[in-house]
Amino acid sequence: MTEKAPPCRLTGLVLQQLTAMDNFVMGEQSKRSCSTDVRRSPRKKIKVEKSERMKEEDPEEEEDAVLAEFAHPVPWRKIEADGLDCDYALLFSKQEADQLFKQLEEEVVYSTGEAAKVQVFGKVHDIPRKQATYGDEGLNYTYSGVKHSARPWTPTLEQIRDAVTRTTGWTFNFVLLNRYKDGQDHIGEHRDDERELDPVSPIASVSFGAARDFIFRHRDARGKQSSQQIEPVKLELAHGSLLLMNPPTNTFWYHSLPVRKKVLSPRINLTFRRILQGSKK
Ligand SMILES: O=C(O)CCC(=O)C(=O)O
Repeated sequence: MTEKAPPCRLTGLVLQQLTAMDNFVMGEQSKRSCSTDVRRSPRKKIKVEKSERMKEEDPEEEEDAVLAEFAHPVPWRKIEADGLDCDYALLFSKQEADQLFKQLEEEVVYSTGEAAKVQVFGKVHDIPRKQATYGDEGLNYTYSGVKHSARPWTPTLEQIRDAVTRTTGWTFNFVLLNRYKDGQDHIGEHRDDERELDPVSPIASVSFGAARDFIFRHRDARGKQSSQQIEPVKLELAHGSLLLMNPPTNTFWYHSLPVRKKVLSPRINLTFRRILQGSKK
């Protein structure tokens, strides 16, 4: 079950998003399989609530408006391949993204000790980046063999989470943050397919700071002995961008953020997720 999103409001952000989209950059390969369409969007229809006064005046009109198309249009770019379904947009203007990056640098407490490690084939390694997990009270998320508990939402994380909800109609109860100090920090190929994740919900990936390459590789096209020739899908995730990874993307496609030695500045990525409620402590 997926929650209904809260009531939405139109803000000046819409205009800023349209302007910001002019700066959109994407790798050659993915350009071929993408389209930009302001009307076509990943949004569910969500309930738009009217004021009590309006309800009293015209209950029928209220009924009609209950299921309105979500009123926060951004120019989405559709990214599709066999079993891959993503939507990409610039969610924040440069000015907003700069401010949010600064606030995140001040607020976020990154994991140390066990929670800053990863288990691969039974061996424990330090992760080549910093990580933090925040969310609703009592939620846990176990990945790469390590259990991560949610810290309580900070004001900035709530602000970003709510902007994603206003734009997509989806609600999220957990966020994983990855901080890459420079292009040496990276994340290897993996899928976000843990059992704790709600299978119908997209994962919303918001990026701030240095633009980085992000690569999807089909599960049947990995390694030398791969059974199929399927081209990888390469994107560049910009400052202030939102990438919505819709099901079944994480079933069929691995993703990674490879080393890029020329990148000298930091980047913070937030992946908003829906953890199933049974995953509480
Ligand atoms: O930093 C990124 O864009 C990727 C993060 C990621 O792959 C993840 O959180 O699963």
